[in-house]
Amino acid sequence: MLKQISVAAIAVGLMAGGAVFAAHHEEGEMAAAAPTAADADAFVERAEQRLADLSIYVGKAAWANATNITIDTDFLAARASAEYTKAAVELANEAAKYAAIDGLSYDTSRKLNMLRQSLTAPAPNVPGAADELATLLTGLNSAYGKGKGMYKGTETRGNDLEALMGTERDPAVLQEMWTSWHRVGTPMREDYARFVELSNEGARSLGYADTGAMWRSGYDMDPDAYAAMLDANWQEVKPLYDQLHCYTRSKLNEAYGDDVQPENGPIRADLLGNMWAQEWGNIYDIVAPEGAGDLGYDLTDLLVKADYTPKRIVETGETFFSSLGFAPLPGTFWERSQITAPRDREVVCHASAWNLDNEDDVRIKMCTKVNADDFVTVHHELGHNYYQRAYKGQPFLYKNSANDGFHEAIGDMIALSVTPDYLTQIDLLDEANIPAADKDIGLLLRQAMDKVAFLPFGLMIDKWRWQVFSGETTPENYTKSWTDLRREYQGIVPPGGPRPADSFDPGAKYHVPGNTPYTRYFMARLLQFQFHQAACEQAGWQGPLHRCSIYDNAEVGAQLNAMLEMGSSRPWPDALEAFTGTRDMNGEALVAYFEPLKGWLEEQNKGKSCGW
Ligand code: X8Z
Ligand code: ZN
Repeated sequence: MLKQISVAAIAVGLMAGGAVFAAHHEEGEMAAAAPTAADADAFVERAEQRLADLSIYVGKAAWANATNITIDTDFLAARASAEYTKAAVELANEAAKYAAIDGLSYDTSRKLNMLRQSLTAPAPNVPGAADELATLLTGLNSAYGKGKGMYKGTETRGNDLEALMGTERDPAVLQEMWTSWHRVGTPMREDYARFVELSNEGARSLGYADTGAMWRSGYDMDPDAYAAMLDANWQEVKPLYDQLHCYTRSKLNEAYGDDVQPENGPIRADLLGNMWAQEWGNIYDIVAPEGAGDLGYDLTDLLVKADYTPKRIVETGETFFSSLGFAPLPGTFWERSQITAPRDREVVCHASAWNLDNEDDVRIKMCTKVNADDFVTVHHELGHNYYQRAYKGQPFLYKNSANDGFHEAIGDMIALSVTPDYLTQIDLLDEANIPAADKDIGLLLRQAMDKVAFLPFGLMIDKWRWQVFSGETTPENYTKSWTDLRREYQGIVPPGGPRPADSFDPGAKYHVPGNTPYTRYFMARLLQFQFHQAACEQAGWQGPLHRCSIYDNAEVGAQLNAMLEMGSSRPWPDALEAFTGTRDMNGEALVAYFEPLKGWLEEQNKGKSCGW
């Protein structure tokens, strides 16, 4: 599992625990005289060893659980997670004691800091708390995994509903799917509220104001400056989003009529081709401009016509990375990954990438379907695996990405190289069907429907969670605040009017019951364009960015690997600079990529009253 997720949900071998405690006890006595920088080095080394051992144990329990949800695997996963949390909390407290010592080495000081804020769900240091917290989170995660909704009156798995949201066009059926799926959250609300209480107590005992403040402190910068940076980034790209929203709304109005989608105001959330309205590419057929809109191909159609299987999609992703010079995936990847949904048991279908031994035991867990969304998601997940493998030589605490946004950006950056030319190179698209330059607007619009549409969603999830953790939003207002933020940031509203009083809509989005911080995906949306732009520059590409593919470019691959190998050993601006030459994370590359589309959208929207 990704470290940043697994550490959240993790646990400890008693032997390792005992050893660290005994050693510390001895040191504690010396420390009464004066703990030295050498004591701190020794502590960090032991802590890394202990957490590394535990991470394998907790990872395996979590994998067994996520790929086979039963009362017993829930129990085992929760146990392991509680053990990890207890150890990590103990080490975080101890780390704080060493942090003030003079003369600490760069690495020891950096690692002490990491030890302080590595948990996504810290537990209070009192008997029973870590177990209660772990049981709550395991229960929430499994409840999501087992969730079902309705499609035309038939009970349907969440994963199947997700795909159907992309293809169904009957607004009554869309509303049925959306509404029934959101009921998955309802029974989670109380447990979620209790989880918030417990993890906040844990965060406070580690010196943070609340869990949200702790999350914001993991970015090599002042936590408030981090939040401000994200807001500033959003302001850079918001004008583009506003134009896309305006244009999409008017196309939906044309397609469905005033009763379903009025010309003004927010967009109905279930009409955008995705359960959470987070990516809109699936309704490209509805928004495609005349003439320039016919791209001559649709990736889902190409995959289906070429008889692609889920496994073949994964192989195709692997081949891309191989073309950049990365070693092929190990045999164990193919033996141990879950590539498609098992028929006979409950699993967490939400895609993830894992490393089960902190070395080469990398795997993906997906319920892959043969469509364009999962084609991108496979590359996304493989990006995690190749990153994990690239930094496997680092010490345990540096076996992570430069910041969590980097982890989410690598595979997506590769998928930006899935251009018409590339599809021709892998024999999916006939050369005769490569869209000419007059189709550029269509290509950009198709991409913007996924990439630009996501931006406000990527930001609002943790806006919501930060308010929940700070107490500004109380359990009675969980759904109201969620709906308000969705309206404010995305300009969307739930179908069917006000939400039921007992609803908990956030619970119907994986990362809330899964407790995965979400600003990483917002950052990744910007970073992947920064990486793509830099990669294309390294490749000497002259044309428009959306036609650039780095497929088969081993020099670019080597430069990418140099950044990935760094793991989290240096502050993230160093890693960003290593690959892109800049230390700033910002929206410039994304804006540059979509520049021609922005002017075109403004033209289309002339005379309309945009906004909501
Ligand atoms: O959760 C994911 C990945 C797993 S790390 C599939 N993503 C976010 C989401 O689905 O909400 C990728 C894009 C955003
Ligand atoms: Zn991911």
